[in-house]
Amino acid sequence: MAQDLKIGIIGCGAIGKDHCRRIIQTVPGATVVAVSDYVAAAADETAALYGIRSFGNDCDGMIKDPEVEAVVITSIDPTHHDYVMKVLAEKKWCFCEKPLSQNAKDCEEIMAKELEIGKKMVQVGFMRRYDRGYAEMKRIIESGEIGRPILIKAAHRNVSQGPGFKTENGVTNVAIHELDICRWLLGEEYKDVQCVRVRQSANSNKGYDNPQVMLMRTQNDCFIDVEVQVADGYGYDIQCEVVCENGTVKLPDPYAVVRRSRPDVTKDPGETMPIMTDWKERFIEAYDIEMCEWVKSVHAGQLTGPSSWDGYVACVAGDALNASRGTSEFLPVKTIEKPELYK
Ligand code: ISE
Repeated sequence: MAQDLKIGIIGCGAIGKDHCRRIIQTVPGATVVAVSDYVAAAADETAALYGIRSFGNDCDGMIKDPEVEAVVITSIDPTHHDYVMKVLAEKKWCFCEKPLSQNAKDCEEIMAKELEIGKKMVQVGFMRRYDRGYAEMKRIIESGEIGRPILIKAAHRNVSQGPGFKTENGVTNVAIHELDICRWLLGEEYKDVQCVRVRQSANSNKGYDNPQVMLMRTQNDCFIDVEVQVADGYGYDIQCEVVCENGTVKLPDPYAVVRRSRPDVTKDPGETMPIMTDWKERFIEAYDIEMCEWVKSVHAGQLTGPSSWDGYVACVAGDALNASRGTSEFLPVKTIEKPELYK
């Protein structure tokens, strides 16, 4: 392989630190040369860990630095669009964590810039597409062996969310994964969507809706039901079942050993199985593959992963879901015409 791709990371929070470790320790053909964060000390700390350059809170300076060939954006969601635009202004490769933006309009601006460059420059961090469970589900659905998909029943349950979390973020930050993975699994686009307010959990004491139920219908009338909890009181739990005409496919739970024990031997008698609480662990293998594939495609000069178009479609559906809350109506998901570049 050619020389290592020299990456700069914006954002040294949970996933930023994780991607930094991942790229440096496990991804062939790439290395992290610099980091930055709006909290300068966070960048300094991560940089010190690996002996790399810290740009402190000078994220713009890092984007422009000639040593940095590609930028990974892992800063907080509302900053994604602006940083992507700045990376594109430098005509550098970009990996942007989900969501691509907070709304569809901003994604259109990103696509317009890519069209001007004449090349896909951005990959969006929809890592579930690289998960073995989802990939096998897609393979079975596409084989047609169990007939046409009719319904998807999904759940996205988190233990907690950070400060500043709002009801709308249940869509833009959380369900955005399902908005991407369901259309990817089915190979179908959304027709309309509705967000339904349901009975609230006793854990809902932080000022945002929990749970929320999101309903989506595809253009071919496949019905999708996603339960989103951001304070579920027990663990990180991702469920997805696709009901087809002659059978079903279901996402497997992550690997975990089942333990059986006597009450006098352990404090957890009976049959027990640990449940995850950290979302970064649940899809760790998918994150690893995603990063390796992105780097490989950058070396090949042709991005193959989830594109700005995919980030955009998820945001169009997300905007409609947020607008539908409280209306008891399905709202249409209207996209612009798909540019040739993304076909
Ligand atoms: C987080 O940003 C993620 O991307 C996780 O996959 C998701 O489950 C979590 O709710 C988000 O906050």
